[in-house]
Amino acid sequence: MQRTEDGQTVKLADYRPTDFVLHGVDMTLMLFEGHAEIATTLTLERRAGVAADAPLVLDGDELILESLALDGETLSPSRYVATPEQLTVTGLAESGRFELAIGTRIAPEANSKLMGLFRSNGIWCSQCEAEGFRRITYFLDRPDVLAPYRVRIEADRTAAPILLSNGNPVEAGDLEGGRHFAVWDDPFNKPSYLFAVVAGDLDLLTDEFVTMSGRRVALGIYTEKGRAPQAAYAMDALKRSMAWDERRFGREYDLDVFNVVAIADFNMGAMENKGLNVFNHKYVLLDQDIATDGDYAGVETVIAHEYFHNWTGNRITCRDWFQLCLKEGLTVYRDQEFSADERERTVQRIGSVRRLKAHQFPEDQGPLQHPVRPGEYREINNFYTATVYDKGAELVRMIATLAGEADFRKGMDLYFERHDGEAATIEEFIACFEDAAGIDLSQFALWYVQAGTPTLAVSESWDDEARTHVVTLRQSLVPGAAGTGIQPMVLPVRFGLVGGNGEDRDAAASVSGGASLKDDLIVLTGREASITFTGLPDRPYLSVLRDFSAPVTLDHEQGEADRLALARLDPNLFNRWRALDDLISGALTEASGRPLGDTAPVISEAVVEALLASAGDDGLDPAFRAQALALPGEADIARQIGVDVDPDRVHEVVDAARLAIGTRGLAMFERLHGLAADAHFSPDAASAGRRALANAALGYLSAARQEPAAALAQYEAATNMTDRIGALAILAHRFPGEASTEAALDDFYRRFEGDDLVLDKWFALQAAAPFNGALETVIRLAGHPRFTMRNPNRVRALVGTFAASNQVAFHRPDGAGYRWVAEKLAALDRINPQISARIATTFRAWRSFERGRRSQLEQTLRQLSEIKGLSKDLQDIVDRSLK
Ligand code: B3K
Ligand code: ZN
Repeated sequence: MQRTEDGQTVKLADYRPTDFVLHGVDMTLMLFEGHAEIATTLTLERRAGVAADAPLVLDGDELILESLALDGETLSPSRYVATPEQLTVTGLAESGRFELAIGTRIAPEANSKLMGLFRSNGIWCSQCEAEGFRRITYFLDRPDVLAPYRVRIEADRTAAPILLSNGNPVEAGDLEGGRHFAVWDDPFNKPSYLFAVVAGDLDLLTDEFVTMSGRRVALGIYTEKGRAPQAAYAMDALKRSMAWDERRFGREYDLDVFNVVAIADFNMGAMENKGLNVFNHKYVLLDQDIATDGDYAGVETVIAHEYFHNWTGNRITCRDWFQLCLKEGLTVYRDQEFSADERERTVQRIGSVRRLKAHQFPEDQGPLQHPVRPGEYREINNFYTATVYDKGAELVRMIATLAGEADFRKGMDLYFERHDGEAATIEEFIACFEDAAGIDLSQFALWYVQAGTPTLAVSESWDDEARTHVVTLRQSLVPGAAGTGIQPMVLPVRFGLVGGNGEDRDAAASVSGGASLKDDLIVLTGREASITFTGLPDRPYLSVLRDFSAPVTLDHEQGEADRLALARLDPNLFNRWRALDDLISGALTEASGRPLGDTAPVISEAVVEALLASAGDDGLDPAFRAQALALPGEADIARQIGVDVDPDRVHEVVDAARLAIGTRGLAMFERLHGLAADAHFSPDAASAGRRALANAALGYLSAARQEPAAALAQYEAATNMTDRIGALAILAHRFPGEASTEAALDDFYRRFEGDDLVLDKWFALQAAAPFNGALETVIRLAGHPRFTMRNPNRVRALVGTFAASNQVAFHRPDGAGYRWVAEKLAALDRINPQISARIATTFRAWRSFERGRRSQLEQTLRQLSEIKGLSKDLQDIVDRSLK
């Protein structure tokens, strides 16, 4: 696989192994104020069969070569060419091992991209995935080059009493001049993207885990000074993750230590470096005063996700970056299963499906569309997407559904056994399930290469005379931006025929067309199939695609009466929620088609009653009831409308629905809100569910009463962040500009100005306020002394939230919201291209808006695309969005 010049494409079809094999890496990192010197010795060997004159070509990125020696002898400049991007060495032996010693000099303090080695609040920290290692030294920087690493770190003892790297600690000691060193040894072969080093003055929370074979693992979570106690929940989640992976997948941890470091400046959520996970401190530090229940759930998930990577990603890694879903989709599936087991399965599933629809569906249906396994890329960092992660997880889930639980586990066991220590491909992963479960997944594999969301159309017909119910399923896929195929795929469709008593009916069935049927699972393989159910006493309610068993757009011709019945009766709780959600989405989508200002009701009384019945049902889990009350997002409604969207109308419709529901259910919402407070705070799922329900109730009753008193009272009395920010959001979003709202915002700022993580919430909350003047607010906040472009969390909180979550002010008809974001992105791009590119993806839906906004959006994108010197990251997103 050859990297082509800037702006060009890397293709999966061009994959070939390296010319040289790497046997080992020995590194010394000497850290000083202002710079670092890196001495790396690579043990290499020409691969058998490679031409004797083929040069060794190593990757670099903004590097300066300081020295180069071959087997201990300084290399003459005639033997190599070094540029910041590449080091080419010629005249190397035809066979046998040799040692190449490379000296580079870098400036971590000047590294604002946060890739490679950088400094965050004085802490030296690395981030190498995908291609950051080449910013530290010249290297064969690709995931199929695996080797053991020995790493020595030297630094000033006061500036960096803690020195960490991958693997096990083997040696430490003092050096002259107040300096010291530590040596780490990682015996497991790993690719360079899993390399990590951290050095600084950090606090430590320790614990221990005894593995299933009785080995003791020392656990450490390192934080900024004074914050170690806030890592307690993360530590608990880590131990639960380790135990779960043993129980559920038979996977045991493999080193003597497992360390996590939490830092403030990080491009992503966290990183699974071998034995040394590095985290954005947002996903480690919590207590009830500073973190919401959502934050607790997020920490649990991300801790689990990174830990699970130790087997799915680290022990078995990816052959090339096209296979990214091999580790990411699979690991998301594993963390979803962990959360389902630790919390409540249906509620977790609803959350995952909401997320998929909010992030992956728009990607799959717009100009940035790509298959779960892309065939080409210009900038790999732009492919850490919802498609690779979340749709990737859905594909693993479908394999589990098709194989069945026991055979799925056998397939996973075979995968671990067959590929441990290797860099694998999707084909190899799939083959494990074919071999272990004896199933043919060749058609299923299309899911990995065909982009787009298939539509599953379902129709039914009841024959009263014959007492038969015929269900017809059709699948279709339209060609999209990725230009991939549209062949029929394998769709596992779980279903039930629900009787009036709320129980699933048994019925004899016969299949015609391209499908098979077993128990409650239809597997649709052709474009169309019909199932005839016989021997039914009366017409059943068809509950289809239970638990969202395939990532499709469901187009089910089903009347309101059937949906209302299922919302009440379906024994499958997920589908009970979906029946409601479909009713509400359908109503809001339809109402959004009417002109702005139209005052006809947006939602029928029957639907309101159904929603209130679910929310008020004390027999159901409060977290589920809170989900039932959460209206579809405005962006999701816009996506379903698809063309000529007027975001102001969508907002007006959602607001009207909230008012109608709140007014009709006022008495119940007062009751639910009153049930709020637990005497003692606990972050567990059941307590969090009660808080979610109470806060949802507060939202509706504030909408109905049209006054902020209840929210103000909750804000002032709050004893945890969930209730405090829940109330503040209602004040800032429903009562913007009012004196009491401003006072609460000021109070919040004063209370939490010492805590950057909470200040991010303060910025984000105001950036999301759905009124025109929020643009002036964000402009003002961008000039606030605590705003900085150098901290990714802060930029995401203000600029990212405004662009992604403020459907009103970002989409102001005058285009000023678009221009402000574009201006910020252009400035940010010079500092941190990964973040500018990520935020820029919010422009991708531009074609779906009404004419005025469409042309404003297009113009803004074109102006961005013409800026000289744009990063490869941002240029790629802008160009593909315009395509
Ligand atoms: N593997 C990292 C993501 C790296 C992103 C690089 N741009 C975190 C994760 O998915 O676990
Ligand atoms: Zn991951």
